[in-house]
Amino acid sequence: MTTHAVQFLRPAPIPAKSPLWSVAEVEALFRLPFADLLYRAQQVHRQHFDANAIQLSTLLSIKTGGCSEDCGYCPQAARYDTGVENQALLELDEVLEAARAAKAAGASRFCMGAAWRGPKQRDLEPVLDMVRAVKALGLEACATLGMLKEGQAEQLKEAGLDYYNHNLDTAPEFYGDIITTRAYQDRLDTLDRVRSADLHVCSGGIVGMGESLTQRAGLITQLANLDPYPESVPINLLVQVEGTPLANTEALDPLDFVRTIAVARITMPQARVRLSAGRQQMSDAVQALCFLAGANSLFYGEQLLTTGNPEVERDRALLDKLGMYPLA
Ligand code: SAM
Ligand code: DTB
Ligand code: SF4
Repeated sequence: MTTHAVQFLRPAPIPAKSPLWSVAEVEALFRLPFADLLYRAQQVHRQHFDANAIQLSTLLSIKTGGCSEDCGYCPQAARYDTGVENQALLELDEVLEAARAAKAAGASRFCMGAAWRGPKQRDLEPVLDMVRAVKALGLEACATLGMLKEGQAEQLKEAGLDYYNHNLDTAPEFYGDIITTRAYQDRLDTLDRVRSADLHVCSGGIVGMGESLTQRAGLITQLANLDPYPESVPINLLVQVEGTPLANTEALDPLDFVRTIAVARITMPQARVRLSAGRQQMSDAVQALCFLAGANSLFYGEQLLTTGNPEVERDRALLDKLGMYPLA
């Protein structure tokens, strides 16, 4: 797999005020004939990006399981019996070892995830050391720690964090069916804090949770109307985990997943749209369609947080087959 240093590593500043999207407009995009939708997405994609370059992020769960929240998709919620073993916050050297391995395998960004409702101050301090250490390796650093309180985003920024991931997860109208322990507005407030601290925003959602097409459009509308929209937009396909309330949800048609990527690309032209969770069972052909639809980022490495992801060799072979190369 060849690595090319290309000019798109840093996100271009996103225009502060872009026109708002209505749910009806976004839904109309979802309903376009498939070929027309992909053609529009390709046009937008090629205006802003090298269409053959892909950004690779590697995830590490730095604190696993035992979470107080009730997110219906999540294997780490204490209240569901999913077989996930709880693991206290990792030591700095364990995180560094994983980050070094991620860099050696070709990732450009290292994302640390914690199963917290949000970090307490005593939790945040060791994470700040992790951020400093990851940055010292020359990697971009991302963290996803839950809701942030006043001042915490600034501390992360000060430590050198590049991105904070906090997903809206779904449309406001469907949200209450999935999570009751925190409100949609709490999520928006955390994203405001991240933005105000001058961190790059990584925010996306999950599809395949039984939402309607209008609700899928509602999620993308919310993300696209953030002002400015996120620099990084992970689109996750629900990983169904036995023991969670969403296990056994009717599977989403893969082409509807591809449509979601295309609509994210059209409505957020300069964002890195990440083909995120749910790739393990996805064929190469569906993933190739996602790239055609404008996905230009992947979670890379054999593990997401607690569930599997394609083997590194499979991903390298796929990218090679498609003539795609990772950002340095
Ligand atoms: N606890 C923090 C929080 O909820 O913000 C950070 C970690 S949490 C696991 C990060 C994101 O992972 C969630 O917002 C959700 O979008 C995604 N996620 C969790 N479980 C998933 C699953 N089974 N399938 C797809 N995405 C999932
Ligand atoms: C995101 O949008 N997806 C990632 C990351 N951000 C933190 C997490 C996916 C988790 C999938 C289930 C698991 O492995 O536990
Ligand atoms: Fe906890 Fe995050 Fe999982 Fe929700 S998604 S249960 S907050 S770890």
